[in-house]
Amino acid sequence: MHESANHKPATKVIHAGQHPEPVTGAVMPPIFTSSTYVQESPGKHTGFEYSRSHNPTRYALERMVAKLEGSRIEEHQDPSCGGFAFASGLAAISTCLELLDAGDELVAMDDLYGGTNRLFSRVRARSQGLNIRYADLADIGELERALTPRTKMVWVETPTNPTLKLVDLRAVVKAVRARAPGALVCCDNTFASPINQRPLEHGCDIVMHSSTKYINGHSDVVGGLLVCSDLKLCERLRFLQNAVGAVMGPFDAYLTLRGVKTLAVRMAAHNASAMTIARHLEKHPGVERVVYPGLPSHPQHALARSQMDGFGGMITFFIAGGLEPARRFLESVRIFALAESLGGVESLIEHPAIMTHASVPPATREKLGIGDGLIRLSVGIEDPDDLIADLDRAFALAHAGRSPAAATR
Ligand code: P1T
Repeated sequence: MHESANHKPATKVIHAGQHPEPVTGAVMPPIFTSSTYVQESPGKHTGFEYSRSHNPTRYALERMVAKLEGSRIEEHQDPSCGGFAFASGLAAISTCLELLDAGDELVAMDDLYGGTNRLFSRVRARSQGLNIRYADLADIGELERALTPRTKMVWVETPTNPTLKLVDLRAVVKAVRARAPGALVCCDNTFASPINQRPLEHGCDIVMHSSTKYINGHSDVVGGLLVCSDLKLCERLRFLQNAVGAVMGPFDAYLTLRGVKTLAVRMAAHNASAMTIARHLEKHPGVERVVYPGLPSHPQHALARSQMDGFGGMITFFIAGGLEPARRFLESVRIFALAESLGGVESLIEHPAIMTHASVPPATREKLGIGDGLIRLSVGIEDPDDLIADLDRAFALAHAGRSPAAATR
């Protein structure tokens, strides 16, 4: 084992929770595709029985992310150190909700990824009878008013998707412990990545990732993760991962482990480029407002500085003029790909109201400020000068009212 809890993140992403494969000494874990493992005598086995329950390739990824998030569970206590990998981010959230009983109270951030909102409101409110209250958790007073002694889970996203609101995790944990002792605080850390923010360090109980995004980083795997640092909770999640069965497959676990090795260098590039681009957009006459946690103009910039080690690759901005310029802008970019998702090495651009957050009811979108002029950028690791030139060209076309077809003539 090369690992130490004291290593810096750039060392952890290479070594944490990893060891050579015991038979051959292979440095990278093989892709164990076998669905089952032979037993010497009924019930006498190597610790591996069936691949939904135990898979060495998946364990290697789970241990890595558990260690990156700062789980204190050691491998001799749990084979994946409190990390659990799933077939998608939503499968991870879905399994996490199985910690609750029918009819339990859940308090959730009002601004969430559209698919999370849909799973809560349109699936689990019906099938599990969850009593869900949405509140702006950036306002601790609102959280306190929403909590009751019967609240069993609090679901936080920070920064939020897509309006990049921040939630003070320490303040949330303190309020929950005081008003709803026993409630689990879960944080979707997808936008920050464990390089920029580690919610367990702030007292949260469970961290969730759509590993489709920064953790894998190459837009070629869909996956999800949960991490906890408490052994009792770990046992419950281990039971549920196996009992529900929405596990990540070994090929995806291998690819994601390969991707995560460069997480520290990728995040350094995402953080730096997004900062440069956010500053540029803030000065651009075609932009009404830029939202980026690293800008002093972000209303929670001080919290970003204290809670995060970097501000991430996601930028949200409002284009002057609303829907029509927004549409032309999105049609005009060349390097930024018009696509859902985020967190890959390539830059993506999208329109939340029409794309990722279309499943959020229009009245809620309006309340949250997810308007027609709102554009979301996932800044990749290309040269920021080229990205800025691409955006400037698209602004010129969008505001001249010209279609991209006309512009190429
Ligand atoms: O897509 P999936 O791996 O199932 O993860 C869902 C999810 C959960 N949490 C956050 C914060 C997310 O952003 C996502 C997925 N988001 C997108 C696809 C998107 O473009 O915003």
